[in-house]
Amino acid sequence: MLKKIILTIFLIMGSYGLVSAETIRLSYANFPPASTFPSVQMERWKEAVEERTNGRVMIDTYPGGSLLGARNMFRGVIQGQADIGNICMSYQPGVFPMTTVLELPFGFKTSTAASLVLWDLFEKYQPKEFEQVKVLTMFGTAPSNLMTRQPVRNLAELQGLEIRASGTASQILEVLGAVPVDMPMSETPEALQRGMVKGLLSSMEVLLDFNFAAYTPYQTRLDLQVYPFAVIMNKNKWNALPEDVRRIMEELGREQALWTGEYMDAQVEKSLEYARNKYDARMFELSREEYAEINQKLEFLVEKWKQEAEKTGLPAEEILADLLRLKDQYEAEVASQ
Ligand code: DTR
Repeated sequence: MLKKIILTIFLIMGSYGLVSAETIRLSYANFPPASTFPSVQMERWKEAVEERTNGRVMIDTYPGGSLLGARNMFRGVIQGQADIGNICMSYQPGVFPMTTVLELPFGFKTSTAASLVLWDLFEKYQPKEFEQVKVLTMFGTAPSNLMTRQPVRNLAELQGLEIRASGTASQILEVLGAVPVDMPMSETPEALQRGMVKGLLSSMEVLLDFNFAAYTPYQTRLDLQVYPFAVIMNKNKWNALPEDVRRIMEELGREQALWTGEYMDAQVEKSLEYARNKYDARMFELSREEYAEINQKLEFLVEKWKQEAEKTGLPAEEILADLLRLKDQYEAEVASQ
């Protein structure tokens, strides 16, 4: 109780700039709006760090692209425009050859499993793609599904439809006969409102968090790839942190991945219910033959990823084997809860 009171006083003093010179203030930039899961997890991380450091570290959060946007986040954190930032690796094809393995259509069911797999792979392989920054946590979305203005009940109805996606998801759409329109999530509300795209391929919590259910009341179950995210910190800022603060942040790495995965899975459920109740949303399933056809059409992506990963010196086979093993393990754990 006393600890809570002291912390509250610290937090109040902190927000008025009254805390002693020893207080460390860090800026944390995020590209999507405050209501969306990347920004919700940011607030949770901020609270955890402020609490566990007894207010010695204060985090100023900037959601909605108010400090850095999706396209300049990685560079911006490396250059120190923000101390911390949240990136989606799919938005910069080719830059993250290892962690974009999550974008392969392996049929993840949950964000919880995807997040833990991503974190474990990152910890084990410490890929070069992140050597310019300190990685604080990682997470993956729930699997991607189609959300459209008009019903897509079969693959024939997808042909020629402009659908927004990013990264490997765009290649997937192309193979399935849609017309992919590549852009970060933060630019999608306008594209949908203006009718520039007829739908999107993403995890479905966006039906609620962006109120996309108002534009895309039809969903088609595909359970395709997962979008990988990382929370990164400027290296000089990281190196300048006191040892005990660094330890607190490092201990939060896996915990935050798990928290975010669980939050997102619950949010997808809530979002589907919202879309059904408020917009009479309908979810379609394809025929068994069409699911088999999709799987077969997308097989080449694994080979393609493997070749590109090997070119950069990554042990691709080993990474894939670890991914599949961990996915089964974590999905089983989630299912048994
Ligand atoms: N599906 C990815 C990432 C993503 C999913 N939900 C959100 C919400 C806010 C920002 C990004 C995302 C995408 O489609 O970009």
